[in-house]
Amino acid sequence: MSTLHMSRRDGPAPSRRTFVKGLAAGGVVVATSGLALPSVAHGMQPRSRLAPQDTLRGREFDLEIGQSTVNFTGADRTAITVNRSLPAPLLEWREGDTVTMRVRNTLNEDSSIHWHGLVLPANMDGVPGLSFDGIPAGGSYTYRFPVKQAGTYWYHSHSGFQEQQGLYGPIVIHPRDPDPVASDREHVLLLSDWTDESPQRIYRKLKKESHYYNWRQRTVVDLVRDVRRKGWSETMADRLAWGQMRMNAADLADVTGSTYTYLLNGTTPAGNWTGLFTPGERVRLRVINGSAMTYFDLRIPGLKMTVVAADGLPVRPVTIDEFRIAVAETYDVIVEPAGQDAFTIVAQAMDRTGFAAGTLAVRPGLRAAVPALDPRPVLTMDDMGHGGHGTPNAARPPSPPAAASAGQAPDPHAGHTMPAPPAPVPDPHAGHAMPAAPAPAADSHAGHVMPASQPSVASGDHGSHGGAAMQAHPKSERGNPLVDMQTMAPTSRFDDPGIGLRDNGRRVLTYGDLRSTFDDPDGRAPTRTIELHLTGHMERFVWSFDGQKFSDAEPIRLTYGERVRIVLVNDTMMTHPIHLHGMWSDVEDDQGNFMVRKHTVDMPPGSRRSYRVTADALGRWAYHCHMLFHMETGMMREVHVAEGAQS
Ligand SMILES: [Cu+2]
Repeated sequence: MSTLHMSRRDGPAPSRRTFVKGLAAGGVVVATSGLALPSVAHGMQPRSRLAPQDTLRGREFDLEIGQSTVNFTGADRTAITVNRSLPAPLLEWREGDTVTMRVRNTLNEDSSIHWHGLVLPANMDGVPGLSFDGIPAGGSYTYRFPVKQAGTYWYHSHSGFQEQQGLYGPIVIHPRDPDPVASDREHVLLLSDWTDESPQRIYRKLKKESHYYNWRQRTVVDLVRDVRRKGWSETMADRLAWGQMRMNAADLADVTGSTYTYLLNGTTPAGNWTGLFTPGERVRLRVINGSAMTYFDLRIPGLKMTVVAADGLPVRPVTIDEFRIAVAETYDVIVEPAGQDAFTIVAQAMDRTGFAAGTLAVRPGLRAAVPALDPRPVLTMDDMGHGGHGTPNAARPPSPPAAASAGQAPDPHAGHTMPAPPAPVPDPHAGHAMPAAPAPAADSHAGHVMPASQPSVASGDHGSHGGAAMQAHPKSERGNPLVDMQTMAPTSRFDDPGIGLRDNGRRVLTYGDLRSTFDDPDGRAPTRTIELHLTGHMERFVWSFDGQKFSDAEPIRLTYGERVRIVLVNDTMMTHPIHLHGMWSDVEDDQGNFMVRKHTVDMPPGSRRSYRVTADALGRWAYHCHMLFHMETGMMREVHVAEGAQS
């Protein structure tokens, strides 16, 4: 029987600034381990004032939501915790059991717990306003449901910003049958982003100035502003030095390491969370991204990782050096550490403004070198939609002489900037004839009409499922003050490791590598397609589907038992992890075949991805971007599953 080991948060956390300074000074980590740093020097209380990380096993659980004092930076702060633990206790369940969680809320505000990725009755899902009324201040709620799956999951608050304040924890469900993944030992690695600021304050700052947390002068926001004012081609002509702008991925994170301290199992890099191994063992790492806003790129220098599960469910093993984990995703990997006493687990924030780190070691107290942060990746034209975005509020960009045919089209995966002056205008229409009149958008899966989508910028010629074709856009995006960008020719990007990970000399996992070990669990072809566009306005910091905020949108209505195809198109320059509650998302490959079953589907900029959903769960379900501040501004819908035909 393998053993689980979670973080034990003993020892103080030196300040992040101290740590970063130490890194900058010598490219190596601070000289002493976190455990050895005197807490008095930082004026900190020892970590023991917060209870050590618990593991709770069995069928019945008593969870108490409350406040605890934490200290990750040198300053005491109040976190929202479960059983006085951050992260919340690891819950170990067994597939086939019925579990009961008696949750008491001792806060003076409403709270909730959502069991992320779990298939369960709607009134157990924990989303206030949809599943139930929330758990009132001083009140309780009893969750009880049968566990119908196995694997690595997590739970978190679905109330306000409580998730950002610490209310998240891991779930491990052991299979009823022998585990298909053999291992000698396992560790949970829960990544998260902590801020000493109140999330409400961050939110206000984002609304006021959306690039507050970016340090660049010329941000994407500036670009969008110019494009809206002057049109795409004039903006590009003005910005002769597109290649010199060096827009980088820091511009692609709303909230960065300037406020965040990145945690591994509730521990700062200097605190050095350590997972033990014995050389020769197969060690299973259950990696969970419990961040509010941060994507991580995780690797363990010196070790290959074999990915064996995604979002809890088994995938065909694929051996890699590094993987990107979107907010709310989980990945299980197998490593076989040997030949060294210690290996560093490093998870860089996607924007390279910081990282979480810990150690795999043969005994406590060891460290290996911590690699320097990768350079900040440069944003390419391709990252903005495979050769350009349109602006729904500006005149349609003119089609200059075919830039693409002049060999200036960006390589879709090479990560190159556009050539320096004069910057050619990416032709969004290259190679595609504009129909004289808008034609109905053809479903990329032949034989279906997309009822929701009306072309507004371009239409027709929807080619192969994953190929670059002109993208139609819903009418509701047109002239919409909440929409500042549209992608012109999105693709699945299944083979793209993503911004900052291309050509880095390491074998990086892509979505295209993910294949469930099982066949399409439903097997029926979808009977209809629902296309939804991920939209936003960066300056206003509003995010939505189809330009409609949650508060203004009608529910998506599904008939119980039906099989539908959801097509997502990312019309923004941000990446969005889209999570459907209560039902699985069966991601399709570029040929429309079942690829991998997930609960959270990452949508990088310029991407178009589709998945099938079996509406096998009655009730009202949340469907949203898992970037907490994106969800909060409106990138969310209700999915309502009911019997019989719905209007
Ligand atoms: Cu989002």
